[in-house]
Order: sequence, then structure tokens, then C-alpha cells
Amino acid sequence: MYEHADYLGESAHITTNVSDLKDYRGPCFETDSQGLPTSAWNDCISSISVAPGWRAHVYEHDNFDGDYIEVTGDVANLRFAGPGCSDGFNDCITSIRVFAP
Ligand SMILES: [Ca+2]
Ligand SMILES: [Ca+2]
Repeated sequence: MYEHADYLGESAHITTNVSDLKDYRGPCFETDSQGLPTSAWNDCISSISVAPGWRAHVYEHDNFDGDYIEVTGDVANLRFAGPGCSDGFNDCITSIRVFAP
């Protein structure tokens, strides 16, 4: 997952489910689940790349809730993947389910 579109900015690699990106340290300012300021990946991801054979479901809310899309490859700009939030799934994703091959 990448902070900006076109695989730019900070990046992180995950291979397991993340139920709440507020608690996953990353480049975007956020308050964590206890209300404390932190830097996390919540509402931060703008592009995403999924390894061959893997699949991911990305959700607008925590605990795999709300709108989601299935990602099976590279998405250079989540703005055009919707419905998600006001800007597609750009800066929208809060939880991720990962499916190994
Ligand atoms: Ca972003
Ligand atoms: Ca969200």
C-alpha cells in the first residue's frame, strides 16, 4: 500500500488482515482507537499493489465494514475505484482483508 497515487510516498507491505488501520503506524496524521494522536495508515492509502495470485478486499470502515472493492492486481489511483468515500477509495481505506494464493 502506498501513501500517494502512482505508488509514490511512504509504503508498507502486509500479508495478513488489518481490522483497523488507525492502529497501523503509517505516514498520515490520525487519532488512534484511544483518541491519542498518532501517525497511521487510516484514510491514507492512494494506490495499492497486490502480488500475483493474492487478493485483497479493502473496506471504507474498520472491522471490514462499509463499501469494499476486491483488488487482484495494481491500482495506480484509488480515486477511480468506487464507490468508497467522496473521492472513490482514495484516502478512504480503514481495513483490509488479505487472501493468500
Ligand atoms: Ca493518500
Ligand atoms: Ca475510512
